[in-house]
Amino acid sequence: MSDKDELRSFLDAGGPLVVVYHWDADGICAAALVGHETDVDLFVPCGNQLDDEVAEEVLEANPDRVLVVDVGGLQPGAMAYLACSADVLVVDHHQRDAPPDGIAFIQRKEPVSLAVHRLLGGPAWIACAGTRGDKGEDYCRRAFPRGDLRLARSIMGMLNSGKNLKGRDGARVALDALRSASSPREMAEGRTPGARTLKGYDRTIEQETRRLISDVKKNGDKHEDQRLMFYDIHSDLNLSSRVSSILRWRMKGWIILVYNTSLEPVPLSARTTRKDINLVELLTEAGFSSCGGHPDAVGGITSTEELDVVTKRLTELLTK
Ligand SMILES: [Mn+2]
Repeated sequence: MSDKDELRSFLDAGGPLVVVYHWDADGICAAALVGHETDVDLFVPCGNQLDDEVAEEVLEANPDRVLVVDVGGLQPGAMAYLACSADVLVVDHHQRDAPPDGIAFIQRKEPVSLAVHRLLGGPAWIACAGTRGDKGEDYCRRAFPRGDLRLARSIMGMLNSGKNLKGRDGARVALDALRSASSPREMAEGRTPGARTLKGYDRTIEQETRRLISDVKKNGDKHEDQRLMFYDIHSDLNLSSRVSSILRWRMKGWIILVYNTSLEPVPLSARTTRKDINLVELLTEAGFSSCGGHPDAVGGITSTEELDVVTKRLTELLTK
């Protein structure tokens, strides 16, 4: 069966449907496109790991079908828990060794919002914002030659501000806002109540990000020999992924690890522009147990104990 037929027949099968979506712009846009094309009973946001907490929220709705979009970390126990009581289909593009046992899987290469748009349809502007969030400007322009990239960029920023400021609850606000906007302009200009809320998040995050990007000059722990930098942002906000994404381009050729020991569990993000490095493999080898993502961008959660091990081991691995 083609990916298109597989997704379509899963959605046409009937019975309560829950969509679990990754809490970033790509995942939110993928979920919104599914909601545009079919009836969804409940949307459940998810961080980098689909864990028992997420699985429990899903199962409270007693679904017959669970569609998971753009979630990199699928914890085996939580997936098995879902699969006992519902049909589960995962649509994803994260690098992984093998799909979890007993779970239907559509593995794609492109951003998941773009994949869902191609397989199922829905408004192109939504897929464009998700694609912009996942793959950046150049890729997005190739995928959407007629798209308004300026609007896509600001919508992407607004959607990501949900999880950056408020975690899973922020991602719920972001999805609701996206689904209630009738045009990209209405969304980007903050003309609905939900979009206005996201604009407010944006401003708070902008201020804090600016402070951190300036603070890194003083408090970033640079290892020149290894071209490796550790930065503990010590912030009340969950900005590790955003800060590491900015630093990647400011410190080309470096490996950047950003984490936040003010939060528990500790979020960790790593980025690099180096093409000869696979961060998923490297950080897993260094002992980062929840590592998920792409060769040049990974994230997950850790503890202060594990962090000590990972930073030390990583420094050794990169010392020739
Ligand atoms: Mn994602």
